[in-house]
Amino acid sequence: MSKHSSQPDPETMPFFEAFNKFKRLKPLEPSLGVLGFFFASVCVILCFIYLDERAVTKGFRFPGQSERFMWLQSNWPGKHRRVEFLGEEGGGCDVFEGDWVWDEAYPLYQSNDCRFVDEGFRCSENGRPDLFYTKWRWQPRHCNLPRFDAKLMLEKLRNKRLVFVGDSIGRNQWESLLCMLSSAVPNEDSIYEVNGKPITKHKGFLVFKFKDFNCTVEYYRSPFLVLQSRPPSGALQNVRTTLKVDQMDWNSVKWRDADVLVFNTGHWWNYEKTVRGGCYFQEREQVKMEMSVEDAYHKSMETVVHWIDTQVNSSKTQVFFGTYAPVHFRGGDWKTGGNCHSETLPELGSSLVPSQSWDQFRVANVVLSADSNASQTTKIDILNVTQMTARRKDGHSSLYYLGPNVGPAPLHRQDCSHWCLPGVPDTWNELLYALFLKQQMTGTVNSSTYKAQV
Ligand SMILES: *[C@@H]1O[C@H](CO)[C@@H](O)[C@H](O)[C@H]1NC(C)=O
Ligand SMILES: *[C@@H]1O[C@H](CO)[C@@H](O)[C@H](O)[C@H]1NC(C)=O
Ligand SMILES: *[C@@H]1O[C@H](CO)[C@@H](O)[C@H](O)[C@H]1NC(C)=O
Ligand SMILES: *[C@@H]1O[C@H](CO)[C@@H](O)[C@H](O)[C@H]1NC(C)=O
Ligand SMILES: CC(=O)N[C@H]1CO[C@H](CO)[C@@H](O)[C@@H]1O
Repeated sequence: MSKHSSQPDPETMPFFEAFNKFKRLKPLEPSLGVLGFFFASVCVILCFIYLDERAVTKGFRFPGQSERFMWLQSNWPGKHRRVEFLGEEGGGCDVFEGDWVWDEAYPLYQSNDCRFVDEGFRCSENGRPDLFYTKWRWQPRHCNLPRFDAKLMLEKLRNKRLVFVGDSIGRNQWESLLCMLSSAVPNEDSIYEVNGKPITKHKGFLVFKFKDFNCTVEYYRSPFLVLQSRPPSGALQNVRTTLKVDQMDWNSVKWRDADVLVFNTGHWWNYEKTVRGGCYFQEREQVKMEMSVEDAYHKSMETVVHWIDTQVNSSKTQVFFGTYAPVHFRGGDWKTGGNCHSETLPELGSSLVPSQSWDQFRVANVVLSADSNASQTTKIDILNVTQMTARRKDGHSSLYYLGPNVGPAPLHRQDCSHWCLPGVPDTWNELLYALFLKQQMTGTVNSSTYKAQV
């Protein structure tokens, strides 16, 4: 933390700026009384703002929402009483509804203390000048999340496998969790990739073992979740590969027996990354030249959900599905000069784009909610991060993804899809942690209830 102490403290910065400006004024002689009054007023106002900000940083709310005096209200008994999510009353709380609040206790780790971060996510080390983006904590509206406790999580993961499957945004989250967990393990050598592969490997999969806990935290790259492979014989010449929308990725046999399974997909379900590159969709033996990307995504999600319902043992495996993490290119997309590099604050107002407006969210959501309606047996925990993440336009790698020796990228080549670490994916993992612990607790309670009845 102290490495970055040269950063201005945003809590006090406006105060000092205002004060310096005031000092630079050259007051006129005769109006000493007026000046005294003016000075006193300014002091009172500044003190008030200062107190307000302090109240805010203690975790009530950020003062962007025309709720500058929220801290007064919060002194009223009974107002804003939040239950503990892990407590008995916490069960009904929607942890995905809430606000980003400034919290000096963040971030949970520093990237230069963590070996498991891709260069592309090491924004501060790559020259990103502000650190504000590391200081936001997610505060659900109706309950409090447990503070992340790496030791406890590792203890709960003892002899278990936690598996991430998905695209590079899933990888982003997986690396974040490796950092969060390893911060509680003093012996570096006790964490290693079981096949000796480096973190820079981007194909296939990586399995990191925490030796003292005999647990593994794994990542399988599978941006579509379903199988992408060679087209059937007789397919048209421009069909280079096909996505089998009715068949899971071959690696799925390796995921099936995990204890915790975290899926994500979405960023590759577009024309650019499929049909344009000669990747068409296939159902059974037929290449469907006319199938739209959206249809293919829908059918593939049904395949994934059906696989979870039929192949995954829900008494053993807790399944999570992370919803789409929005991108924030402004004035273009990734290849036409879209940018996000001047964003230093989250969007704190409530003028939010509804999550339904992201196709990638909508399609997955329809399939997942149809499943939860139809099936009483499997429970897929939705990591409903779309809306909260949409507000974090400040959290992307932007220009700072090329490594410390290269320097910032050119302005027209920005990364407004991936996330700096530490940063937004840490919050997804805090939510994963909370839901994981909740399940562990209710799981234990219910199985003992069950035993008592037998
Ligand atoms: C996801 O969260 C948003 C608000 O944060 C809510 O409006 C939406 O209904 C949620 N969706 C699901 C599937 O839970
Ligand atoms: C380590 O964990 C694996 C499951 O991931 C289990 O099969 C194995 O028995 C465990 N080893 C020990 C020594 O407990
Ligand atoms: C499912 O998992 C539970 C708990 O690990 C185990 O007792 C049970 O035998 C498993 N069921 C099947 C069909 O493998
Ligand atoms: C699931 O059930 C809810 C409430 O019963 C309903 O509003 C929703 O439309 C259903 N979703 C689907 C996809 O059937
Ligand atoms: C997942 C599950 O079935 N949870 C239940 C465990 O038991 C408590 C109380 O008996 C229920 O309220 C939960 O719904």
